[in-house]
Order: sequence, then structure tokens, then C-alpha cells
Amino acid sequence: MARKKIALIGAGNIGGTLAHLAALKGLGDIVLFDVVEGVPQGKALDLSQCGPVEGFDAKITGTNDYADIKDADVIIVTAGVARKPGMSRDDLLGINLKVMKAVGEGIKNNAPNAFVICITNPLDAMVWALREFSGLPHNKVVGMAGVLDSARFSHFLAEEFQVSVKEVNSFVLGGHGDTMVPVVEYSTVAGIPIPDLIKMGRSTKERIDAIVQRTRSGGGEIVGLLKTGSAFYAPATSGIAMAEAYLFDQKRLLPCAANLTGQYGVDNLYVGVPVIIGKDGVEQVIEIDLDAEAKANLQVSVDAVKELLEACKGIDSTL
Ligand code: TXD
Repeated sequence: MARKKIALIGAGNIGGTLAHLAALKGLGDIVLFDVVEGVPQGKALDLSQCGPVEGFDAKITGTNDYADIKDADVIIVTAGVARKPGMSRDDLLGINLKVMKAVGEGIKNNAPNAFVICITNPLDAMVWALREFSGLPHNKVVGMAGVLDSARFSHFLAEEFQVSVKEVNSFVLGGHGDTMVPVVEYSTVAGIPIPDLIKMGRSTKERIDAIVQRTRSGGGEIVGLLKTGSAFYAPATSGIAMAEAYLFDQKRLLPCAANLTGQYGVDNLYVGVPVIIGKDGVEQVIEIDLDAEAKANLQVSVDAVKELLEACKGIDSTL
């Protein structure tokens, strides 16, 4: 059987880490694409030289030509620019929208059967635009945010309860940003829901509320520390988990930005919800019962995503 081909669009911090993880995990051959000349080639060469030490033999190539992503099985998109001082959110939206247009066309022309995972921010708008520009079926284009946000939530919960992160299962829904919705009721430690743990005196509502807030601003906390960029190790790990779910038909139930067609009362919008990922991409959207507070929070999040899409449509008239 031919090896799988993993194309990474954007060879920056996340792109390079994705390539490293994909090689270490033996997911297939890897193509790193970027518009900057030399960077994907240099990173590919550096990563290839890990092979003799780590014992992997993935072919890793760097390129500035979309023809090289031909027939990729999985494509992970991190291409774009980050917000710089003096740049408004709309400025960033305009620039990254143009990037999504170029990436979408590159995918459409070279790898229309791929499973595409978008990571570029603002995530919920960019994954929607990438789907529009690529013309791929909705089940084959998905956004990564919930896996990362849930990982952050789980990490903080494990610290709070002083247990291994392996025992913690948590859920974050909604858009990626300040309006995300960490769902406390569906988060557990070894199967015990957080509200029960509060009743058992293991924590307090105030402490959990603070963890929810820290999760919501989890990305900003890291930007504040790094100063020159944003998180990349955990975002890359999260993207790889989604790629593995597809490549190995794992039927994992993961929170991802998926296109909704009426679920949660939302139509034709990408929002973070639990989905099952297997060989057909997003195979099912799972509609969980939310309490009034979570529902109201999800609505705020949906409204924020809608506002971003309207801004995108204002910038690009083909959308
Ligand atoms: O949860 C999430 N979804 C996220 C999202 C968590 C963390 C970071 N998130 C976003 O991912 C972040 O706001 C950025 O939009 C992306 C990528 O983050 P990364 O840290 O990898 O950014 P870099 O290091 O700046 O890399 C971006 C690369 C860089 O090498 C550019 O030259 C390249 O993108 N780039 C392009 N590649 C291909 N095609 C085009 N047009 C292009 N424009 C820039």
C-alpha cells in the first residue's frame, strides 16, 4: 500500500511542529509548503536529519509550489499572519482571508480528495472561508480549536484535583476565542462529573469558574509569556490527533469546528461542537443536551462567529 501523504500549508511554528510529530508517529510522507522561499526547504532538511537518530524514514520535502501537494491524503493549514501591533482584527481578517483563497484554490486544483484541517485564526471564519474557496464537501473540511481548548481545560482541572491528566475528560464548545464554552457538566475526573466533585468538597464553584476563565484566555496567557508568537506545541499535537482519527478511522469523538446544518439551532456556520471523525471525515455531529447557561453562552459564541462571517463577506464579494 502506498504511503499516506500529509501536506502542511504554512511552515511556521505550528507547521514545523506538525511535520516533526507526523514523522515521529510515522503517519506518512510529508510536504511542507510555504510562500517564503527557503523556510520549508530548510525545515524539511533539518527534520529529515532527525530520521537517522529517531529511526523514521518518512520522506520530508519543502516546497513553494502547490503542485507538490498533489493527491495529499491529509492537509493541515496554518498559513497566515498573526496580529501585529497597530493591526485591527479586520486588517488581520482581510489578510488571512486572501491567504485562505490562495490555499483553497491550491487544494481544489491539486488535492480535492484530502481531509483538510484548518488551524489559522480567526479559526471559525477561516475554516468556513477555506471550505467555500476549496469547494470540498463540508465533511472533509474541519477546524481545530476545541481539541486544544479542551486540552487546556483538562490540564488546569488535573492540577486543581491533583490527579493525572489521564483521568480528566473535558469538553469545550463554541467558537475559538473569548466566547468559547467550557462545559463543566460534561467534564469529568475518572467519570465523576465536576459538579459532583464540588459537592464532595474537592473544589469550589469559584475555583472552577476561575479555571473556565483561564481556559478561555489560555492562548493569550501564552502569547503574553512568549511575546513574539503564539502557542504551537499543543496546537500541533491537537491537529495531529484529528489527522490520526481520519487516517486510522478511529471514530474519535472530538470537539471540532464543523459545519452545522440545523444542529444546535445553527445553519450553515462552522462552530465548535462534538463530532465523530473517521475515514469519511466528519461522520456525525453529536448534539448534546445543554443547560440554559451553556446554551446562552453558545449563542453568544455563535453570534460572534456570524459577525466575523459578515465581515468576510464584506471583504470578498465572491463569498
Ligand atoms: O487553536 C487554534 N486554532 C490556534 C490557531 C492556536 C494557536 C495558533 N493559531 C493560529 O495558527 C495562529 O493565530 C496563526 O493564524 C496560525 C499559525 O500559527 P503559527 O504559530 O504557526 O504562525 P507562524 O509561525 O507565523 O507561521 C505561519 C506561516 C509562516 O511561515 C508564513 O510564511 C506562512 O504561514 N504563510 C503562508 N503560507 C502559505 N501560503 C500563504 N499565502 C502564506 N502566508 C503566510
